[in-house]
Amino acid sequence: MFEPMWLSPKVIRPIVGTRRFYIEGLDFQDPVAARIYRELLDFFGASQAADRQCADLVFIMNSAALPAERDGAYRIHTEGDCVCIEGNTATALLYGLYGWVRRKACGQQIDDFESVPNQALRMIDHWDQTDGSVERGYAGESIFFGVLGSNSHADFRNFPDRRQDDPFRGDLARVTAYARLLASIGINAIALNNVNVRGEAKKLIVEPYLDRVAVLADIFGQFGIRVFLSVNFASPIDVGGLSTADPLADEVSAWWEKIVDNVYQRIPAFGGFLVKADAEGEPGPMRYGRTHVDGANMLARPLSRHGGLVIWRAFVYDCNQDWRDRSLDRAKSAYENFIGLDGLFAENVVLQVKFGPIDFQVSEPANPLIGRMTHTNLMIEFQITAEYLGQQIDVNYVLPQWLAMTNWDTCAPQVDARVKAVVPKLCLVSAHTGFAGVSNVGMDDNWTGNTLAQANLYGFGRMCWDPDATAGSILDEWMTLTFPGLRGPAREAVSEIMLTSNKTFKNYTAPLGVGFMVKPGLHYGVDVNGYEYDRWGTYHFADRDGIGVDRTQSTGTGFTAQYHQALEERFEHAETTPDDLLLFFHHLPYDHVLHDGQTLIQHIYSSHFEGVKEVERYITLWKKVKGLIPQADWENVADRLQAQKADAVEWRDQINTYFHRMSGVPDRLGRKIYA
Ligand code: GCW
Repeated sequence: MFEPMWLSPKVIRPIVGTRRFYIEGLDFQDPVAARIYRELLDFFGASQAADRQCADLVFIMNSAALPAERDGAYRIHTEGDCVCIEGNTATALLYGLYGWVRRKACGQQIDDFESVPNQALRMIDHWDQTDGSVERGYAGESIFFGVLGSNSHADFRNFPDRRQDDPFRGDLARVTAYARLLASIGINAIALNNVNVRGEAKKLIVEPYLDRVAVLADIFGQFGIRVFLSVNFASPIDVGGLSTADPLADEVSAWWEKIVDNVYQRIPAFGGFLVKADAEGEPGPMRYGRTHVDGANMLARPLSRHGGLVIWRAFVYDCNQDWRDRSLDRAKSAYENFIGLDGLFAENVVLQVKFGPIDFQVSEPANPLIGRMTHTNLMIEFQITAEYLGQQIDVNYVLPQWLAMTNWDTCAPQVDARVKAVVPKLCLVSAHTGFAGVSNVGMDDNWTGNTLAQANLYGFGRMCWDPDATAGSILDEWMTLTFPGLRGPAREAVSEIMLTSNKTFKNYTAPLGVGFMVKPGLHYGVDVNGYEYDRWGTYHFADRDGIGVDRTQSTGTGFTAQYHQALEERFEHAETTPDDLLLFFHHLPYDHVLHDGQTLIQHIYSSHFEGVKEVERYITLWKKVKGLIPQADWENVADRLQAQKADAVEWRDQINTYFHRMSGVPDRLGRKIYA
């Protein structure tokens, strides 16, 4: 049986259970208001006070005192022993409840403070599929879908009419626990199904599946989370039986209008559609000679009448590239496809942009669209599921990398041009901007495959909410809430592993910004040339003299020109490019000297030797933790650390041997390279 990760009753109940609460000004017809009440009574074990005077935990709905521009903001102050939580919506009060509990459990200041979410949309995207599998999922089957017989977790009581081919798992207790987890970290939107919408998933927008979606939407709605569905752009054909999906054809827009009206009749708080169009073989408006604007705005029209959004993905590139053609550069695609459309999208369209120009790699620069698109709502997409980052086998606490990205200075002509600041600022409607993260959750008992990967889900939510949070502060909270018994040297050991893990992973997989030396398709494990002569546009161009992708304007693909001038100048020259991104922007000889004085080839050798050493150190450190966290969690990580070591060793030896053979340069320190 699973236990909620960071709302463990063991931690929370001693704090809340002694309280008598009183709620003022809430309408209990509101499902979130009713949920606060149930949370306090059933989950936290508090009791209800007869009136405000005899309460020591008071919730007050008060719209006057808080900034109106951010939904969900709350204020907490104490009067003697009494804790007062104020907010201007029921959801804000729910956040206030979780926020107070978290602060109290973590020993943080609670006397008087206001908490305002940094990003408006704080969204989780599931790549769950109706057969129960999860694309790029590493924690078991989908918590939403699962065909009968394929798993032992299906719960029939909730859907007594469940047919043999009904894709909905029906484990509503799990969904409720999940909704609570997400609300506790401030998530307010969720897409239930994969952006690659195949097979039965196309029919989620119509009955009978829509009824099931409505059940899930009700649960999420109680926690202030709006449900979105990914839709296939060709649905008018595949679901509606029309002969075209041309966005400018009247019958197509009329069909979508009917679909949207019906969805809202069933789910009044429905969030909208998430669309991957004209990308990696998915259908889209370009098949009909139309633009992304034609496609997105056509869907946006009926949705706007109900307050719904179209989240349109910018992950559009040519996945049939000819590796021989050196004029092509996948990194340039998002910008080339979308910059000319700035200002043309409707107000309820949100362009979802991956944080980097390639694909969720461990070192990438920021996507140049961020800070350049000034009249379009943007949502920055992060990947919590660790597709390229060790697949929840290798430990990889990714907050240091993400926070570097949200703090990245786009150099847009703004007072504060960091990613997290320009996203809500440079747009049409700031309430329609934010961050999205691809979920790392599945039916595994610990939710995330590797128990330590929970911290990335927790951290994603905290990063969307709190602009001042650091990788260390987020980790501290997560450890306290998840492993309350962990103290002293053991706690320091976990900290040490986690805070260095992203760099360690980078050390043995991606020298200086080169990515994609992974096994094709799988994306785990080393294969230096796996993608080198393939159609996906991700190359390292290593030869006997050097390595890296020349993306400069003077001699390369010209990608650097997509950035604002200050960045363009920085990345145009190897001397001013940070070492971390050096080979992303430049093709350089093996004897090129880095900022730290090492040659490039020595850096490759050394970082790979160090990577393995670090993993060995983690194995030793992890022994200190034994007995201080639940045994199952300890073993879960201990086993994976062994697998990680094998992975790192393979990376080290193949990369070092490969570059030794290519360059002919021996390791200066004479370490073992299998020449
Ligand atoms: O990185 C690629 C993944 C695909 C994914 C795609 C996307 C959902 O390998 O599995 O498809 O990105 O983001 O659309």
